[in-house]
Amino acid sequence: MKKALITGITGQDGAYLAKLLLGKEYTVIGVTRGTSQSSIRNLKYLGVDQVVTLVEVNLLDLSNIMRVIEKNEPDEIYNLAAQSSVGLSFEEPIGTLKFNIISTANLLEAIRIISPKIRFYQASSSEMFGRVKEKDLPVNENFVLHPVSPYGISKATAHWITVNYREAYGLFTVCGVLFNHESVLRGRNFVTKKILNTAVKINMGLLDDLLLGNLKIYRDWGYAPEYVKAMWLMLQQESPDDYVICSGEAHSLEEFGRRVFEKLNLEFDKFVKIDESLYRPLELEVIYGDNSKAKKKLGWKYNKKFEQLINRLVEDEIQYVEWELNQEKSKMF
Ligand code: NDP
Ligand code: GDR
Repeated sequence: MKKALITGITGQDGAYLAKLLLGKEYTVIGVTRGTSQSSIRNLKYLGVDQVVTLVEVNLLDLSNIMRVIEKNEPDEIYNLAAQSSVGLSFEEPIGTLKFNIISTANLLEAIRIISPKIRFYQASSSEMFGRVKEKDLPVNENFVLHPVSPYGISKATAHWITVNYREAYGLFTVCGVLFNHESVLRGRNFVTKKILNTAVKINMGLLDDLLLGNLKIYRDWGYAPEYVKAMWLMLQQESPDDYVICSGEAHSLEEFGRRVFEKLNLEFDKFVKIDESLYRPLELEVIYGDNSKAKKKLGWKYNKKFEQLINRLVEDEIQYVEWELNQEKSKMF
């Protein structure tokens, strides 16, 4: 039986990955920053909160990490913990750089010192590519990094640290360069969840409007439960390598929003208002990727077209909102 340690287990990907690995008979140890700060809502929603072992770790403290690795002896470490909001990184650049870079370096250093045979997955991001000219799209693993947000810079640095531990010390480290992937477990500060959750609540008569920023951006959106499968596949290969994980399709945020509202028979223009304070100082206007390496080498299968993704997200969100309302009701009694 294999043991996996997941940092960021309380987030969207952490919860789906925990569920996937438990289904493969792994023992799953989840790192949190402490019960007072982390919500286990996502783990609860997937019904795995009682099955994973949660440990409180300060990922900025090397000795703390070393003790946890020594005690638990994982075969694989998935490093998903991060200040993951691009928008917030413009407000908190130093905190974002510090946490996202040092936590990754600490984990790798702990592996090098204690048990170099541990396999390590790093959550890299399409934000590392920055503003790519349309003629250079779609981007693949070989594209030059030119990040344009503190978040993107932190992820690019953590990415190269991970590659360096592979090349310099021979560790089995991989980077999954993931494009936007969505689900009901997405944080509310991300735009798809904001649209889906608000639209479902407008439809139920619980909310009146939706404020959004720049609708003209294009993104390569995918379905999170399928993307965590690629993370696992990367650590099962004979040799370590980096992979772009994406759908390969780009759609505008306006199209995303209109399709969600249409699916719920709601008029988009009646409810959606633009709030320019939600615009970012710098923006990636259009980005999409090439997933052919992952499909060919990992055998990763992803066939969800954009319309299927929207339908699935709306259906999932309706169920989620009902679950949320029931949770609140049961707290009252
Ligand atoms: P989430 O924001 O949902 O989850 C982030 C996780 O990191 C949470 O468990 C959170 O814990 C933890 N975390 C945040 N800050 C700290 C901190 N200071 N100390 C300890 N833990 C912290 O992210 P996703 O699940 O969406 O993404 C997983 C990883 O993949 C992230 O590294 C993200 O940057 C990266 N990524 C995500 C993509 C996406 O589209 N989702 C695309 C590309 C990369 P808590 O619950 O306590 O807040
Ligand atoms: P992103 O996701 O920055 O791509 O990072 P987000 O959903 O925050 O933004 C996507 C795009 O939508 C525009 N936008 C808005 N964004 C938010 N959050 N709220 C709004 O109201 C709004 N209106 C318009 C944004 O300007 C942006 O262009 C996500 C995160 O998961 C990262 O961790 C990950 O690395 C990247 O995806 C790939």
